[in-house]
Amino acid sequence: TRVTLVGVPLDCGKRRPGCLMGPDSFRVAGLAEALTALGHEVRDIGNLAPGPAREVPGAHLYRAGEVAAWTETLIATGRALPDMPIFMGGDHALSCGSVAAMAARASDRGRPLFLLWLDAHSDYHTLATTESGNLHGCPVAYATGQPDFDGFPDLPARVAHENICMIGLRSVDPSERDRLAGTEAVLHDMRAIDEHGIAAPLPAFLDRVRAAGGDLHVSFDIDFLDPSIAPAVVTTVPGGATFREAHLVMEMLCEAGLVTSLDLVELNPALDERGRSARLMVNLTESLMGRKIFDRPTRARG
Ligand code: DIR
Ligand code: MN
Ligand code: MN
Ligand code: MN
Repeated sequence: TRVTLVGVPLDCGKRRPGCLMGPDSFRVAGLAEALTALGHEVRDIGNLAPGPAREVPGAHLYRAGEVAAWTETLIATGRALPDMPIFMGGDHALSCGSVAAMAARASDRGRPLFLLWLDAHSDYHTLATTESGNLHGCPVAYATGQPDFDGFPDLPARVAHENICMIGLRSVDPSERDRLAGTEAVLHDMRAIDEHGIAAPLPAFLDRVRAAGGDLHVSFDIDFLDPSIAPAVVTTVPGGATFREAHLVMEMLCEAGLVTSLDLVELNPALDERGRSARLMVNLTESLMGRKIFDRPTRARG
C-alpha cells in the first residue's frame, strides 16, 4: 500500500495543550520506518498549517474559529490525497476535517464512506450542545451534517449514520446519547465488549463496507485504550480496550483489507512516559498494516 503521512499539529480542540507535538512524536517513534519495513511505500508530506481563523459565533466555545480554519485546510488537502492517508494528530477536532475530506474523496470516486470510531467518547456534540466548549467533542456531529456549525465550511459530502460503527464507548454525555439514539449508528459500549468480546461487532460491519464497495476511515482516539497502557492523553477514562483487544481489532481490520484512511489522535507527548504511548500507537498501526505472527485462513463469507 502507498501510505501518505500527514502531520496535523492541531491543538485547539480542548484546553490542555500538548497534542501539537503528536506528529513529531509519531515520527520519532518510527511510524514511517515501521510501515516501510512491512513493505509499504511511505511518503511523509510534513505538517499542515491552517489558514486564518474563521468567524465562529459562540462565547462558550474554545478557539472554534481556529478549528474551523483547520477544517477548511484539511478538507482541501485531504480530498486530493491519493492512496492511504494517515492523519497524525493533533487532537480529535482534526477529524472534523479528515472525515469530511475522506467522505468528499469517496464521493468523488462514487463510493460511500464508512467510519469506524474507536474512542471512549462519541464526539457527537454540536456547537449548540457542547457543555465543555471543546471542539474535540464535535467531529462526528459535523461530519454527519448536523446543524449548528455556523462559521464552519460547508460539508462537501456527509457520512451517513448507518455507515458509522463506534467501539469502546464509556463516556457519552446525555445529549449525545439522546441524539445518537435516534440514528442508525451502531454503538458498542464497553459492556458490549465485556459480554461478547471485541471481535464480535467487527465482521458484520466490515461485511457491510465490502458489500457497499465503500471506503473505510478508522478514527483512532488513543483514549480508546485503557489508561494503564496508554496514559498520554488528557481525557483518560478507566476501563478501556486492553493491549490484546486493540491488536485484535487492528489485525481483523488488516485481514479485511478495507481500510482506506486512518486518524491517530489525542496523543499528548507531554504526558507520555518515554514515548511509550506513541510507540504503542505505532505498534497498533503496524498490526493494522500487516504485522502478524501467523497467517490465518480467510474467514468464510456467506
Ligand atoms: C467531551 C469530549 N465529551 C466534551 N471528550 C473527548 O468535551 O464534550 N475526549 N472527546 O476525547
Ligand atoms: Mn475523541
Ligand atoms: Mn476520546
Ligand atoms: Mn462533554
